Amino acid sequence: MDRELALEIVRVTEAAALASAQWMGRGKKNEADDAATTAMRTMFDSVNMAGTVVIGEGELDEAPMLYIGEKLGTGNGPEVDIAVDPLEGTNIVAKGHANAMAVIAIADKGNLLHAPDMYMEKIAVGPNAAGKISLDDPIETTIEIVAEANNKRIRDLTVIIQERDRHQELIDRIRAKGARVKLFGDGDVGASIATALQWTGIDLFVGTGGAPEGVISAAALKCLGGEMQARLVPMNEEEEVRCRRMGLEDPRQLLHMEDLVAGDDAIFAATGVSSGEMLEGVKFLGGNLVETHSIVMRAKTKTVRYVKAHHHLDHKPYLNLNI
Ligand code: VTB
Repeated sequence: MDRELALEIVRVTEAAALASAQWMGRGKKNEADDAATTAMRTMFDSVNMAGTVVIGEGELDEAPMLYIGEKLGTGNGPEVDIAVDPLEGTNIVAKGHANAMAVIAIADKGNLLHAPDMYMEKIAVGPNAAGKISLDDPIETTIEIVAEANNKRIRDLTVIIQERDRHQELIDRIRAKGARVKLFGDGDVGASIATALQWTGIDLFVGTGGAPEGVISAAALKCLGGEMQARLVPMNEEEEVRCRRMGLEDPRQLLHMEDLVAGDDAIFAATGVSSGEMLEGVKFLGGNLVETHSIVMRAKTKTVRYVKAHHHLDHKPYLNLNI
């Protein structure tokens, strides 16, 4: 994969963030998502690559753009797999909350998990605990392993988990074990990556969320030396059939890093829409000048770049929405 692609991809997440941020706080999640998707789609068209969306917004019948199987890029250049989440946290943007971002992961063709948009059970840790955990361990055992790896007392360990009824038993067990629980409303890409960024103080991510978000987070964790393990959670016969159609013989198999993001290379890019643990959000500075904050990283070289950019929306009319 060309290293130039990393900087091309960050332009795509910047565009999605710039467009969707204009819907911040307006109570309209679908409009915010559409704005991000359209901007991402438009920018992708100028990137020299032959990309295919392998996991993303849904299948052709349910998503008009950035659907699984859609071809992206000029068609010239490297053949790559793409995982997209144009707006990670549509509700966040609608409500004006923290931690929304536009995210993309790419890898050489065939290297990203090809799966439907459905629920996925996940566990994520940073570099110290990578290689030591298992999604199949009871949560109490995982807490002991991660505490030891991160050289912390269990009472100082922070487990981040999405605030949902489906997680209540897990939350109760984590608290009973003595660790601290940090609940978040939406956006499990940022939450799982936070485990690999020491300054966040977050040690462990657990819970069930979206499969595309899982693959995207796994690419980021590969760049940062962390680990994710996952298992798809088909909710009915139809979802199982969709998994098999995409080549997953056992839809409930335990997915390791190599199954989620194979090979030694991957590129991850994200641009903040609203400020969060990892990134600052889009800031309107007045006079059509807008600031974005992005992170772009590559697994092969482990380079992590923070890109702060100033955009003049006068010169980007396609991103200057008429709201
Ligand atoms: C998950 C999570 C995402 O939405 O998909 C969640 O992975 C949806 O969960 O990060 P519910 O069905 O319980 O609402 C996000 O939080 C945001 O897209």
